[in-house]
Amino acid sequence: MLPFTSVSRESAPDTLLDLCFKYVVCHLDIICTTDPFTKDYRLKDGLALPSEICEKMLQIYQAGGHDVDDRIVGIFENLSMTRLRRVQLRNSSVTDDGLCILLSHKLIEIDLTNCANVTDGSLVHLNEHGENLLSLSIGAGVQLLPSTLLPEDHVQEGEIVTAYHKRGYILRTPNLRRLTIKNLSVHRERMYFPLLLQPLANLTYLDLSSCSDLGDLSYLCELKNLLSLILFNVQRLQECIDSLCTLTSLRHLDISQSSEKHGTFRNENLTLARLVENLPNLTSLDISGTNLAGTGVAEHSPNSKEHSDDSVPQTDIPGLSCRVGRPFEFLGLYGTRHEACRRHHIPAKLISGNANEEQILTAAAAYIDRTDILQQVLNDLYHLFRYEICHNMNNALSIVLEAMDRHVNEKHIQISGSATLFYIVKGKEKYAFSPPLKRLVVYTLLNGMNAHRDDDTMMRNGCLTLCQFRLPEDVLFDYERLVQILLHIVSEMEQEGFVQRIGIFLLNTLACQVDGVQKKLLGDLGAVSKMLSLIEDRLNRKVCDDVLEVAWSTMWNVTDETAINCQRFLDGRGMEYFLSCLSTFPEKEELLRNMMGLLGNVAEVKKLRPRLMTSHFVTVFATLLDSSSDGIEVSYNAAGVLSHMASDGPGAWTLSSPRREDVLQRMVAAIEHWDLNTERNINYRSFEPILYLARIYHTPECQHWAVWALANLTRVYRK
Ligand SMILES: *[C@@H]1O[C@H](CO)[C@@H](O)[C@H](O)[C@H]1NC(C)=O
Ligand SMILES: *[C@@H]1O[C@H](CO)[C@@H](O)[C@H](O)[C@H]1NC(C)=O
Ligand SMILES: *[C@@H]1O[C@H](CO)[C@@H](O)[C@H](O)[C@H]1NC(C)=O
Ligand SMILES: *[C@@H]1O[C@H](CO)[C@@H](O)[C@H](O)[C@H]1NC(C)=O
Ligand SMILES: *[C@@H]1O[C@H](CO)[C@@H](O)[C@H](O)[C@H]1NC(C)=O
Ligand SMILES: *[C@@H]1O[C@H](CO)[C@@H](O)[C@H](O)[C@H]1NC(C)=O
Ligand SMILES: *[C@@H]1O[C@H](CO)[C@@H](O)[C@H](O)[C@H]1NC(C)=O
Ligand SMILES: *[C@@H]1O[C@H](CO)[C@@H](O)[C@H](O)[C@H]1NC(C)=O
Ligand SMILES: CC(=O)N[C@H]1CO[C@H](CO)[C@@H](O)[C@@H]1O
Repeated sequence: MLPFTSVSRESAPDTLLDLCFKYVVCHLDIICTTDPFTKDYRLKDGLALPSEICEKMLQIYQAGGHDVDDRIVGIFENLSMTRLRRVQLRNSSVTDDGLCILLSHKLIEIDLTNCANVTDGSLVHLNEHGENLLSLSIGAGVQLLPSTLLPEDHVQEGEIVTAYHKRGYILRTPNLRRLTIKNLSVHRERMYFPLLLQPLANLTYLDLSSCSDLGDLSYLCELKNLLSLILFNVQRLQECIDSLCTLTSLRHLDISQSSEKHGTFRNENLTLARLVENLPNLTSLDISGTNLAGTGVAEHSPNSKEHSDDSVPQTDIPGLSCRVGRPFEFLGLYGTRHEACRRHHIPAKLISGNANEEQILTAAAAYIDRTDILQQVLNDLYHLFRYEICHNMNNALSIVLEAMDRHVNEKHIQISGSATLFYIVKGKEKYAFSPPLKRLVVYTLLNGMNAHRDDDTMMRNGCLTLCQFRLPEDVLFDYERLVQILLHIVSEMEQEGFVQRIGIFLLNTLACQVDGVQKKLLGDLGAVSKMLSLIEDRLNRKVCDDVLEVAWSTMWNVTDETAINCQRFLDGRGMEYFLSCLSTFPEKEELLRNMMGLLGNVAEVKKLRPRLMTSHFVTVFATLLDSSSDGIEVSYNAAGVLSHMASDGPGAWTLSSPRREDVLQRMVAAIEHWDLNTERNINYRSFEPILYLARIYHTPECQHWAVWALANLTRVYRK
């Protein structure tokens, strides 16, 4: 049995069935009612769901990032209307009550990873309903098993016979074939593991990774059917070698270690040779992180010198010489002392290590659940992409996505994973992404960025990778989350740091190209006020940098035909910042252009125009009519603002100074100066605001501006 996870990813579109599931899990009221008191979900009367649907629903619900809690489990309370056989809970907040409902289905398989609210109070339910259970997996940090068998007032295991010993078992799951228990520590109770394991005579697969106080393992010889034994990060294995040598039917043995200290064996060559010679049926062996592969120096026995026969096959791992003619299917050599994976004669078909691409990908798949090792493997993979070519892109991509997906909270996995994604996505000419795959990459990236919002490196990797996509099309499906992340970057990360600059650049790119609803959403999520804070900060420090310019540009874009955002600008003291920028940075053409573009949008909103009608503002706009900053750009926008203000008629011009007719005259003079062939760079979403002015018969000056704009546009962009 090889320790590989299948990580192949569908690139076909979602099936109709999957789409239905996704819809239902987001709209549970289709199939459920809610208990008015407990708020638990209940399946609606008259519905009955077979196990295929119940199981898939739970799976898709979790994959969508939802928490499977006791409320959701309520759906499965009525055993005659629902059926579950296999349940996998990852990072669920389900408690003993919820787990009791799940177990009452007499499951054949249950996998609990990261379920912090489960306690050993569930053991009684498990034992009550455990007769069908074939596979049980209890992840690290899941307290389903008691941490001691002793009654509370006994600190030491003596001759006392505990209740567990009297009844003769801890787990009553007589048919169990596969058992995984991670990181269980039982404080030196030497009877614990024998009592736990000996009654499970049908076990074929046993994983005790990181468990301590296992003793000498001699009790395992009772497990006559055992084929796979995983003792990753189990300490003091030296004392267990004799017992392991008696498990002659084993096909898969993993004694790998992540820390050098625990991976050091005495007489390493002989120890490995003994194991391998005693376990003739082994097809898969993992000795990663140990010294068992020796130093790699060929051993010469005194008499072999004379007949040094080149035709006799050899190995440079001394302990494996008996397997030279019968190579392993899999051999784990990742991080072995003296770099065993780089040796020339290794009797194995597949090897985990870091000597080449195949070894790295093999390692990543084999150690997908071992975060500390996986993190190193992902670094190896990153170096491969950075400095060499990767030949098996598909495989690499699905492994990186799987790793990031499983370990969202592991910062270093997210960082090296996203760095590798950058190179994969960057090479997209060589590698065609199907739309669902693209979506998966963006989704995975955003999960990582969301979980590590304050990490500079993660955010930089994420932003740089996102820049490789088509914006906004490729990210629209998760637009809101992306905007929230970007707003967090621009407002919370280091001022003028690289990440802030790339974040605001991305935000502006999005704002520039999305349509009305999404522009409004940008404002709803705080874009206008965040931009105004950035501007305030630059004004206080009297710094005009690209962040300042892009902040105005972003506001220009989000106010385009979006009245509510224009109002947010005015309410947030935007005009004050406009005047300050104008006087603090009078030379900055780009800045002025962006600010006037924005004011053009504000002036298009009829109900906001009275707020612009102050002597001070109008004088400034009129002065800008004569500006030659940035070609005619500033002058043109100033005229646009004034035209809109004039379009409300003389009655709306509440100022005595400057007078309406003077301003209009000055405006016409400016228009007459403009060159109709000036190349301008402007995006009109629609001609609506211009056509509106063209219909203002009471003030021909407004029509003048509008007609000039249309003439220029049609001249320059004929089509
Ligand atoms: C399960 O549902 C059926 C049909 O709605 C109902 O008759 C039965 O009482 C329910 N059982 C329980 C335990 O609620
Ligand atoms: C577990 O879920 C909680 C929210 O339900 C989330 O905050 C946390 O990041 C998740 N942990 C992991 C390891 O996915
Ligand atoms: C689960 O445990 C956490 C603390 O570990 C606690 O805050 C939370 O309330 C618990 N949830 C339930 C449903 O008991
Ligand atoms: C494993 O158990 C030890 C204590 O025995 C604990 O400190 C550690 O956090 C646990 N690891 C995980 C991944 O839960
Ligand atoms: C092991 O499984 C067999 C059926 O495959 C069953 O007959 C036997 O009772 C099981 N062993 C134990 C100890 O229950
Ligand atoms: C090794 O495997 C063979 C074939 O599967 C089997 O007949 C034999 O009993 C096994 N050897 C041991 C020691 O279990
Ligand atoms: C194991 O074999 C290596 C040769 O690969 C040799 O250098 C080393 O001394 C041997 N170790 C022991 C403990 O015999
Ligand atoms: C005039 O037309 C050119 C060409 O389309 C265009 O680039 C420029 O922006 C226009 N100028 C104005 C003021 O609209
Ligand atoms: C629609 C819109 O207003 N687009 C503007 C967004 O901002 C850029 C400046 O960065 C302008 O060039 C666009 O015209």
